[in-house]
Amino acid sequence: MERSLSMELVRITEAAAIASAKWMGRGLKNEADDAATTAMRSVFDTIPMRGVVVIGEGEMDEAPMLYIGEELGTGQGPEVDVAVDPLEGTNIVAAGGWNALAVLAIADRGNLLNAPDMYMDKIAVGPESVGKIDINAPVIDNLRAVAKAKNKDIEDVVATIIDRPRHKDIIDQIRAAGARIKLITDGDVAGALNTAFDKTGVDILFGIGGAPEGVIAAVGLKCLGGEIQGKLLPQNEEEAQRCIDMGIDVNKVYMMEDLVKGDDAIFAATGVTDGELLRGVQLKGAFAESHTLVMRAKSGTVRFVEGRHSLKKKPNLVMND
Ligand code: VTB
Repeated sequence: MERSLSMELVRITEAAAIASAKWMGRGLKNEADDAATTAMRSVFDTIPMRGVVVIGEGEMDEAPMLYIGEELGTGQGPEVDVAVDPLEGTNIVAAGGWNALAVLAIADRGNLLNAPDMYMDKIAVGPESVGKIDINAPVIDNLRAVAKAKNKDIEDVVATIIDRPRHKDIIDQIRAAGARIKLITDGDVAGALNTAFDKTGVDILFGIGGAPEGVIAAVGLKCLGGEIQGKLLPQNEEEAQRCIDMGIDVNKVYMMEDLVKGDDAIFAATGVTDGELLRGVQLKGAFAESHTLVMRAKSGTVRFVEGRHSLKKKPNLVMND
């Protein structure tokens, strides 16, 4: 895969982030999502690749664009799997909260798990704790392992988890272990990535979120040398059947290589609202500022790209040149 694709992906997540940031705090999550999706889709047409969406906005009959199976790119260049989350954190943008991202990952064709759109139980850590965690182990064992790996007391470890009633048990266990918690309203892709960056102060992610986002987070963590493990959690007979049809084993722990094979993969995320890792889009009148993380698994290169985008030259905020 061409490494020059990295910068192309930045242009895509920047466009999505800027378009959806206009909806911050306006209480309209669908509008924010549509704006991100439309902007992202329009830039894809200019990217030199032969991409197929494996993780997207839904099945063909339910999503007008970026649906699973949709072909993206100019029709020339490398054959890749594409995983998109044009707006990870629609509620976050609607409320003007923290850590909404426009996210995109690509990998060699066939290398991303085609995860069904259902819940996944997850555990994620940064590089120091790789190989030390086990999603099937008690919470306290994982916290102890991370504390040891990072040379901290368990009281110093910070776990992050989405604030939901379904997580009461895990939250109780983290508290009983004496560790600290950063509850997040939404956005466990950011939560997972944050475990790999010291400046975020987050050591480990626990809890149940979307399976597609688990695969996207896995690409990010592969670039960062971190780790995520996941287990599919079908909620009803229909979802259980979908797992069977898709060859998904609900008893299996999906490890890094199951989620994303090999290391020919690129990850890009642009902040929509401010977060620990990335600032959100700043609308300054004449221009917009964006903050993007772009990484390549093969080289392990991690870049932070600051963009300044003229809103006078491109008033519709769709950057396709
Ligand atoms: C959300 C969202 C996450 O999973 O929590 C969602 O914020 C599923 O949880 O980032 P709910 O059904 O309780 O909202 C994610 O989208 C992704 O994993």
